Amino acid sequence: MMRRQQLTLPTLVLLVLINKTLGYEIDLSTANGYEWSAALPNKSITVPGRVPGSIYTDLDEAEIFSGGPLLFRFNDLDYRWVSYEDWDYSLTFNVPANVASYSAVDLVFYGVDTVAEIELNGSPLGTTNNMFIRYKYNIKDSLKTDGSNELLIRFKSPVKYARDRYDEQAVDYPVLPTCLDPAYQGECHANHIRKMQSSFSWDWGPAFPTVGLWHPVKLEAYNTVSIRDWWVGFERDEIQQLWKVDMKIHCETPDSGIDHAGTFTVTITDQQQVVQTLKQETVLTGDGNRQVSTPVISFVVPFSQIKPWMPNGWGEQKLYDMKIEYQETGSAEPPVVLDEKIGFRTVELIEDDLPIGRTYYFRVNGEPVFLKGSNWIPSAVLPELITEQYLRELLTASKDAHMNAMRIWGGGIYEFPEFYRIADELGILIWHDMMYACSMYPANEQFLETVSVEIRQQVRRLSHHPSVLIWAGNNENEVALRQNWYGTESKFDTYKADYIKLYVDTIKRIVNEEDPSRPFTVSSPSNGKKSEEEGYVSLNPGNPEYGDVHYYNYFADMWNWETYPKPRMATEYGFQALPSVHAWTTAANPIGMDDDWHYDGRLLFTRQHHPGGNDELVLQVEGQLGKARETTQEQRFLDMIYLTQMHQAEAIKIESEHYRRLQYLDFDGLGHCMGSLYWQLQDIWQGPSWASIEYGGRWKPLHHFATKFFAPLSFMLWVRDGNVAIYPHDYRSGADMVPGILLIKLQSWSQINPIVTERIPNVNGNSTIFWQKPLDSWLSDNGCSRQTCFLTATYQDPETGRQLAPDSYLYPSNFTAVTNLAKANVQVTSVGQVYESSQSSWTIDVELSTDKPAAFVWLDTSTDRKGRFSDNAFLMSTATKTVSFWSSDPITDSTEFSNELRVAHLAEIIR
Ligand code: BMA
Repeated sequence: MMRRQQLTLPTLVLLVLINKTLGYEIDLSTANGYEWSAALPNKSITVPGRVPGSIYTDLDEAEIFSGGPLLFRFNDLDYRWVSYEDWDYSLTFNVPANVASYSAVDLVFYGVDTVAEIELNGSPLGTTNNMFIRYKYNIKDSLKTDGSNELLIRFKSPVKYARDRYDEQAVDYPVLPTCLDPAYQGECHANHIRKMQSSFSWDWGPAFPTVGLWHPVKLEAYNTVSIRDWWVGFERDEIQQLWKVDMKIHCETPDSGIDHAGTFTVTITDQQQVVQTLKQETVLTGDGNRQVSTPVISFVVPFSQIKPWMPNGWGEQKLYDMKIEYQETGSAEPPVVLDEKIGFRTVELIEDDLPIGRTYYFRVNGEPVFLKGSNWIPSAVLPELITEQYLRELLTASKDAHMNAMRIWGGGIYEFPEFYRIADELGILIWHDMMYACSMYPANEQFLETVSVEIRQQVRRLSHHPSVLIWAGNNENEVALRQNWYGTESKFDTYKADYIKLYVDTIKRIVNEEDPSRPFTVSSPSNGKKSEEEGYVSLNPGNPEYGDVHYYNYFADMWNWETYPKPRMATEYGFQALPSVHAWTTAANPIGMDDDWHYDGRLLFTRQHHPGGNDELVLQVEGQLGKARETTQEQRFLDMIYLTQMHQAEAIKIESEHYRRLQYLDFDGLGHCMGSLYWQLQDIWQGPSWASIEYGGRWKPLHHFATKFFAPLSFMLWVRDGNVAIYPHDYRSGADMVPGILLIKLQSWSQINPIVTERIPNVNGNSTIFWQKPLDSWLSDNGCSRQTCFLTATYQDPETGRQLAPDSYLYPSNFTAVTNLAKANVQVTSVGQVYESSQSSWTIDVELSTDKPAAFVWLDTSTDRKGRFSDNAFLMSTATKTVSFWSSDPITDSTEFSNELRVAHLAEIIR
């Protein structure tokens, strides 16, 4: 079926700014009018090329594909041929004559994806093999200023290149895995090419091994030193009450081997008020690579003059304007100027001895910070589809869910510059993996050489951002090696030697050289220092007594906190759910055609890349919530969307609340947990996945739940050793809790009025249990059982009734065992007029009523409206409730919205 409608991400162009002035700069991007072309080498296909961009989008825009949008049905498979071909990108361009007068004229490629030969006017400039490297070529002698220039980039098929490298390596010994699980529908050997690893497919995404220029190409001409990057490191001197600041400025010179004398001026201002100025005369010693760094420039600033930068929820994200200027001595050229932001903060990773194991937590400006957040994958499988607006939307949704941290996972990309600026602004701390995931990697000379350039460039590019918290060498490769995930056992020592060469001798060494201001951990998960003591491949990298832990269990009771480990920090955990009907509609044929809307249909099967995933979803859903209605195949599919999403939300809530309580609890030496980052924040396409936000930005129930389980203050209802208790929790240990009154209600599923309401006034005490009952006897004393009743807790201001923490609830048994769940009559009683609120210019209030308690109430619109409800997927335990819809697009008439409104709840969906 041919459809050109595609899930559209917002279309603002990402401007990759290089923040410096040069003598002269030409950005050869398509947006500036440069007409690139993309073609097969034999020219049988020739289409307009987009820079930045890539071949899949170019072919799609030229309507070369006959099967519709890239992410429609099986197009990831049907269009795979593109990645087996070589492709040429070319540009004819002219430059003004005065360019020739500059001492240096360079052609700089900010991102080449990936393997290419580059020619200018018929002469080779060089070759590329790493998507994460900036390539710079001296074109002073090959550039024509009196006629047009021909630029040609010959890309090799990344799939073939990776296979060739694997074969070459395998003559000695294979660098494993040999291939991905067939369920991934992917391409083998991503570990042999320095390209976004998940572009060859992952367990939540498709393979689109594209080629192209994913960042701008620029002609840069200059006569004096230019500034490329800068590094800053802070120390807090608590005795003298001073910030000790060290800076390093990384420069490029127009010539090699010639010294440059000049003056750097650094000015830090706050709304035009100068906070600090510093002048430093320096002689930059010319080096052969035309790259030089200043010696460390140090200065001090009194605490009293600076507001520190703190993560979201821990204080203000104060950023100062900072200008770095360089004036070359004796030069008539104007100074080079770099305008940036600077945030003052220190980070420390604390691994102190405990009676068993060690702590593992971060201090930011001396304050312990519990990391709460998620894991970040690429926001689109083709980087050109990622926009600044979409990055902002995703990070804002993270902040809306009270997150303060995000782990950039090692199978994706070093993100766009905008990502880090937004994270700085919103106070999202970044755990930054290097881009190595779930594989063994080569450690031959050629590979280590390109890795070295990649790591040095990326650390220099990103290390001045206050949001960046820690660098990590890889995702899960220590545990994979130790646990023989890829069949490495028989040559363990060989693979271990490679592991150390790559992550310790190369990556760790370079990170420490370039950025002594933050911690580095070799892998995630790891045992931190203990892994290092055990020779970097620990005996049990998942040991909860040390470091961080990744935990997945698809078969146990995921609604029971006792299923989960008691780690020092949980950096990955999660469970899948299906995408929404809105997302699936953009991937599938209309309902009724083919079996795209059948749970056992080919489309869902092919999109489920996690082996056995669809069966695990059924197992969990049927164990916790119940079986979907026996109706049509299509209805069952829709019911499974609802059920898998609610199951996912509840399971991750229970697990996240467990890690939260563990902050202050000690279970025989375990506990003292200081972080929970669930897997994964966003999706890369419309398929079953662990994400809380699906492709395009729509929130799944899990994301609504995250706004509550990550709330600063929480009163968790919790069963331990047969007792039900209230566990009050504030992530900031020293903070005084807002005093309020706590209402604990016991309710039957068959009636809306509570059986018992307990009122506890003047609550204030972090992690002190002040209300506890033996659960079964308390239930039976009140005519209840675990199968008929549930509990809720509300914390409010006694005077105004204002809620001071999210409502909490406890289901004493899973829903398959509940005997009196009634088909509540949940109704929309009124839909108000459109008004402007702090959340949206088009806000509509919706009033609901019910006659009986209703679990997992889900509000949706029948059309794909952009926006979200202020609360969703909630337990409705009171007769009425009001929620707001915050629309992203203008709505003038609330009647239309009202007609589209749909309400579902659990008792309607299960048999
Ligand atoms: C972990 C991650 C990812 C993966 C996720 C879900 O292994 O590091 O590689 O997508 O689990 O399986």
